[in-house]
Amino acid sequence: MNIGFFPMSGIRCCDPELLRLGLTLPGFVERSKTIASLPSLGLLTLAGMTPSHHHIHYVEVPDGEQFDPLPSGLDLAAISSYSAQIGEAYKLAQRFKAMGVPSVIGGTHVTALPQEASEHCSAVVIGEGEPMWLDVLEDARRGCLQPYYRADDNGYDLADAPMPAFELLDISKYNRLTVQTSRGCPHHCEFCASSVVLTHKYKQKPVAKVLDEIDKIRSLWDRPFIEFADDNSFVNHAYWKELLTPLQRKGLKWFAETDLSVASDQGLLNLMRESGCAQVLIGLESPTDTALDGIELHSNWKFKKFSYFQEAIQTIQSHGITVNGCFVIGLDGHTADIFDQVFSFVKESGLYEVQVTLMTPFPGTPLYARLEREDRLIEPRNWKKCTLFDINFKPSSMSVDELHEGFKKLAVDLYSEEFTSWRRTNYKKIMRDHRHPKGDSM
Ligand code: B12
Ligand code: SF4
Repeated sequence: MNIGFFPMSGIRCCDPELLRLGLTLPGFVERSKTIASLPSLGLLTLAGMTPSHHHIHYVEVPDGEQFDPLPSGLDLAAISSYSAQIGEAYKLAQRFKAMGVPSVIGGTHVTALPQEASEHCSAVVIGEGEPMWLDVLEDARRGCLQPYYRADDNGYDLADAPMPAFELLDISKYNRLTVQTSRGCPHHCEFCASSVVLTHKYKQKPVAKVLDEIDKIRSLWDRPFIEFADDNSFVNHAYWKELLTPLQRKGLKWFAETDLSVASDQGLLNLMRESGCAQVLIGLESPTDTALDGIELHSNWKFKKFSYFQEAIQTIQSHGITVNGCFVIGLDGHTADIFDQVFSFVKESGLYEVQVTLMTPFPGTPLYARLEREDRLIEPRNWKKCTLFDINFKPSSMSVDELHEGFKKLAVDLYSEEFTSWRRTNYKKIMRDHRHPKGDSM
C-alpha cells in the first residue's frame, strides 16, 4: 500500500491580540521558533513499525483546510492531531474521503472523543497506536477497516517499541528531534492532557532502546538537540543514571520536562550537566500555594512541595542547568493579583526561562468534566480554543476580561527585551558566583 502520514504541524493561537504580541516579544518568539518545528513522534513511530513492503510518506500539514494539492495515489491516510487542530484533521480526512482514500486518526483528542472523530474518518484508534497499527494496516489492505480500534489501556510494553522512522525527515528543517523514554506520570493533575490520557500506567522504555534511538539520530545529525518527549522524565533516578552515563561526551544537547524532585539528587544533576542537559521544564503551575491545593488528585503532591520551589530552582540552576518554570494562569483561586505574583516569583527565584499558559479544559480531563458540571465552559466543544493561549472557561476569582488583559500584560512584562536579558545575565552571575564563591582565592 501507499501510506501517507500527516501530522498537523506548527503552533496555534486564536486570540489575534496575543498572536500579534507573541510575534513581537523577543523571549516568546525565540521559544516559539524552537518548538514550532518539532515533528510528530507518534506518526514517526508508527511509520517505523510499518512493514517495509509498504511505501510510506511523511508530510507535515501546516493547515489541514488549505493544504493543497493533496498527495494522490494513496491507499491510506494516517492523521494525527491534538485538540487545537482537530477541526483541520477532520477536514483533511473528509477531503481524502472525497478522493476515495480511507483515513485513520489517532492521538489524545480522538482517544477522549472517539464517536466525534468517527463521523469524519474511516477508522479511529483509541489509546496508544503501536498495539493496533498492524491490524489497521491489514484491515486497510483487505478493504475492511473497522470504525474503532481500541488499545488495551495498560497493555502495551515499551520493551516492544519500534525504532521511529527519523530517516523520513529532512533534518535541515528541524532544530530539535524528540525521543520518548516513558509514558504516563505517577501524578494526576486535574488539567493534564498529556499521555496520561492514553495510558494510566507509568511505563519506561528500556535504556538500550533509548540509546539506539539517540544513536540513530546521531547517524543523521552530527550534533543533535534532543527533546525528551516524556510527560515527566526523572521519576526513576536509577534509570536516568544508567541512561545518561553512556551519553557523556557524545556531543549531545538535550531538554526534558520534569517535576522538581530532580533537585534532590546531586549525582543525577551532575550527570545531567555532563551529558549535555541544557534546560529542564518544570510545571510549577502557581506562585501561590492556595491555587495549588487540590490540583494533583492523588496526594496533593504539588501543594505539598510548594515550600521547596525556590530552593529547587536554585539548586538545579547552580548545576549549570537552566530551569524553564511553567505557570498555569487562571487556576481556581487565582485573583487579579496573580499576574504580579508570577512576575515577582520569577524575579526572586532567578528562573532563566518562564512559560505562562492559560488554564485549558482539554477533553477527557477531570478539569473539563468539572467545569462542565459547574457550567463554567464558555464554548463547550470549541476545541480550536485548546491552545493554552485562549480563554474558554469562567475563572473562579476574576472576570474573563481581567484574565485576558492581565495575561497579555504579564506576557509583555515577562518576555520584554529588558526582563529577558535581566534573567539571562542573572543566571550567568549565579553560575560565576557558584564557580568562584566569595572568599575563594581563585
Ligand atoms: C512535542 C510536542 C509538540 C510538538 C510536536 C507536535 C506533534 N505534531 O506531534 C509541537 C511543538 C509542534 C507541538 C505543538 C502543539 N502542542 Co504540543 N506537545 C508536545 C509534547 C511535549 C510531546 C508530544 C509527543 O511527542 N508525545 C509522544 C508521542 C509518541 O505520543 P503521541 O503523539 O500521543 O502518539 C501516540 C498516540 O497518541 C497514538 N497516535 C497519535 N497519532 C496517531 C495517528 C494514528 C493514525 C494512530 C493510529 C495513532 C496515533 O500513537 C502514538 C504512539 O502510541 C506534549 C507534552 C508531553 N509531554 O506529552 C505536548 C502536547 C501534546 N501539546 C499540546 C498542545 C496544546 C499543543 C499546541 C496546541 C500548542 C499551540 N498553542 O499551538 C500545538 C498543537 C499541535 C498539533 N499538532 O495539533 C498539548 C496537547 C493536549 C491535547 N490533548 O490536545 C500537550 C499534551 C501539552 C500540554 N501542556 O497539555 N507540540
Ligand atoms: S505532573 Fe505534569 S505530566 Fe504529571 S500529571 Fe501533572 S501535569 Fe501531567
